[in-house]
Amino acid sequence: MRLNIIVVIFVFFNSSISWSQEALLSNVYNRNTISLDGEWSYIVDPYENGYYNYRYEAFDESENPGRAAFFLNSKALDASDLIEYDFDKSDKLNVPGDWNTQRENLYYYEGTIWYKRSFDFEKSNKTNRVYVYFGACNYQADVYLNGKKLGRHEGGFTPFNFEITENLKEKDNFLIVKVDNKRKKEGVPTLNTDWWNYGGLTRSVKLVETPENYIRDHFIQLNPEDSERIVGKIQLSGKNIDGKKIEIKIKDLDIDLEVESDQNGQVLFSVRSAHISYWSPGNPRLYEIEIKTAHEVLKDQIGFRTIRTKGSKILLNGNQVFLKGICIHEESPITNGRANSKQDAEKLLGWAEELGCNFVRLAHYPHNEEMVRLADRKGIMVWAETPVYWTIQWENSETYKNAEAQLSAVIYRDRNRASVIIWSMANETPVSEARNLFLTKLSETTRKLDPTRLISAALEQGNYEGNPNIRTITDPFADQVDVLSFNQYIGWYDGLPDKCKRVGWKIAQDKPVLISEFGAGAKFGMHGDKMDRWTEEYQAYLYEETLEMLDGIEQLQGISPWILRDFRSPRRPLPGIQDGWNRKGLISDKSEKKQAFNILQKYYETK
Ligand code: GCB
Repeated sequence: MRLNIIVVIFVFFNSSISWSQEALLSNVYNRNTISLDGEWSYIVDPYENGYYNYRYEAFDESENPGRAAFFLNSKALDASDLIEYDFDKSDKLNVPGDWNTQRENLYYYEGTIWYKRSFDFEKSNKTNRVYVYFGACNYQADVYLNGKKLGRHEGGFTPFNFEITENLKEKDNFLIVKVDNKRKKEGVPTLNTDWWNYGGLTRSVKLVETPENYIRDHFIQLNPEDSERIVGKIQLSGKNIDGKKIEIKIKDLDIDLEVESDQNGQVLFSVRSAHISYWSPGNPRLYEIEIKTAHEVLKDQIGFRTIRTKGSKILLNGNQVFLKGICIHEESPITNGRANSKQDAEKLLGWAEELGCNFVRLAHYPHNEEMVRLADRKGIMVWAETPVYWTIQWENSETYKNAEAQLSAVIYRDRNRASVIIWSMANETPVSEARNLFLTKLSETTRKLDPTRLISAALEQGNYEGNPNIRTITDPFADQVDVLSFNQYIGWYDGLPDKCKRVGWKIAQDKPVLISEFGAGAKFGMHGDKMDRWTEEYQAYLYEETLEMLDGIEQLQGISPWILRDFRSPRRPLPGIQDGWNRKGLISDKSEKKQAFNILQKYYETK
């Protein structure tokens, strides 16, 4: 059945995004790409000698940088020539991957490392455009191709790309990236976190080849107001992008429609289908979507579902759902460094499934795309967040821009994923006027970019009218979230596990409550009394007591305990027990399950 469709303007698609760097390509996952992963030469440069001259002036801001700048990939021309670096004689690191776990002497390194890789590239069509796409790089990247600066990106967990059509050669291109993971007070995150500051090109690097006029973005999903209607936005990029015919096909729904782009190269469409099989944990149905122009076909695999709240309930496709969750850091059970592969995602989400989870909190920054793609296929709902964590600089407008750019990038990357149901604005941030304003602006931007998902933030709880035995939420940002989430550590940072029995909850907001964290440290294999810290018994006891206490919260609609697996943190030095690991995992750093794993698993069986 071919339908011709009238272009309809939907209020919720009427938003534009301003980016801090070049416009992002979405759905690179399904595009025509060439991988630049593998071995890259590297130079460790703690004094940034390859970037600044001896007067501390940046080479790339100078008209005449000389030959000392590392991004020029200079070579000694003869035996008398002075060049004090040579990528081709340097050691190599694997990309994707953090540098800390690849070299013992880089374990604690925080600073600049230069990466270089050469490649040849022949376009399949002369008029095609080419981009270099980075899945993520922690924390700041300055990117150069053939000696020319492409740009800078800040933020360690979001994708970015640069167009390289103009200075790409068929032979002997050299791509150089200055990666700097020094922590900064004004950064997002700021100086202080409870996770490892893994540096490097931590996710894949790709060349993306597109036609001259191409599909830059699409956002396709169920209309939240009418679940028999699929709505979408498609954005073309290039010259002459108005009045272009675009075909949208969803074969399994018998949808095949032709639309025409407007003067901005945009299409908004709406199409009815009465027999959609809705995405849910029990039915992770994804449909193959095909978007076709005269120049290309772009596919995606998209699930259709609605998510909303009503009073204190969370409704998935109109049915109440309890979020059986677990928090996860992006660390690989295979390499013990930053996770980035499909196999890492299989392992991590496989454990979540074994626990009985239908939900994961991907803490505390955007995880790699394999995780959300797999969550889509497995039917696991996702909480996504950015590193607006603890004490970032609320009054600094640059910090705000950075936070907004990171959040926008992850929304842009993942808004076609049915699994993602919650965008979180922040974690454990201290209430102040500047912070409230900061988070309010972030949530307004989020609702503009994607008004169809729920907004939350991991808040903090406090005493009710000064009574430590009654707990409540007084944070004014609670008024703005759809799901009222908070972290609480009664029994670990706040008394011992038996304290849970003495604490009651008085939550005034008529909103679903999600406990975004609770937990206790335990060293796998350490046994003793249930009141002895660091034993598996203590952790299991804390889970028992906490779960019983939380069941007393009337509006409770979900939990995501802290955390699936032990993770590295420089804040955790206790010898013989922590040794640089946060031990609140239900699974150890060697992937052994602790007793509390079973306690949570049993609890989820009853939910
Ligand atoms: C928290 C933080 C999390 C920490 C955790 C802990 O509240 O949100 O990042 O790792 O506590 O273990 O203390």
